[in-house]
Amino acid sequence: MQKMTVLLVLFILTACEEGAVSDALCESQEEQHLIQLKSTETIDDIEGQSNCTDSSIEIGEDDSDDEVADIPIESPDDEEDEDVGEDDSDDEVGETFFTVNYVLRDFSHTQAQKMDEAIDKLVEIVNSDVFKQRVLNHTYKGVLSFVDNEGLTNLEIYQKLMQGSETLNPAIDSEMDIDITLYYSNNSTVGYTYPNSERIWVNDKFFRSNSLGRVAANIIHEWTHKLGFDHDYNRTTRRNYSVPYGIGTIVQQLIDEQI
Ligand SMILES: [Ca+2]
Ligand SMILES: [Zn+2]
Repeated sequence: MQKMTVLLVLFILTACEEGAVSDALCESQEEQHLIQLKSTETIDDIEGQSNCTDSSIEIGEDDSDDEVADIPIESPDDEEDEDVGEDDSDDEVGETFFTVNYVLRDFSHTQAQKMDEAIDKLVEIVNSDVFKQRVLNHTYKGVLSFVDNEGLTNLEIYQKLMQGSETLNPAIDSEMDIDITLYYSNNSTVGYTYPNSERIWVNDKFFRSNSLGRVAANIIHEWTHKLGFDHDYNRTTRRNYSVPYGIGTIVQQLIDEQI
């Protein structure tokens, strides 16, 4: 209020100076009324522009302060909103529930129970947002990518996994279709498959002692071969960043870290 009062006084003084000395007080009173009306209009205009509620001239100054103060408060919210937006659009891609349709051959009841449990965990993990984020954020030499990625981006690889379209069974069914045979061989092979077969062979030498995460990783590793992904067959460093090994590692870590 003080600023406007000072202005009003200045206006009044000016008006008085313009009039005759004797009429100065009378004129100044009339002028004062006019000036007050004008100043009220001015205040209303300020209030209208700034969408403020209450009284007086302080509003203008406080308002600008508020606006400045609001910016840092609002901008993190905006960023969060944007993030939510992005998450929503990403979720649309992964909304389909991924399932596993499988057959077990040469498994005992106990062995089948272990494989069932590993596949349950696998389904849970592949459908999780954290799995999606780990696939999208996979890097090789600092670049968001997989080795031997068939020209696909991380997002495209994730989408290909979620679509469940095997080379030999190409329907987009969001389903891992596999036929698993358990065998025993005293060598270093954990599991294997052939490009022209839907079957996956799992070596009980490792299966019996492997964690659920490692069992699930082995299954999804072999299955990514069914989607057309491959890797070096020598123990190269880059092999670990291929789709079969990279996805297998993500699955194994997420399952075993959950337990
Ligand atoms: Ca399928
Ligand atoms: Zn392989």
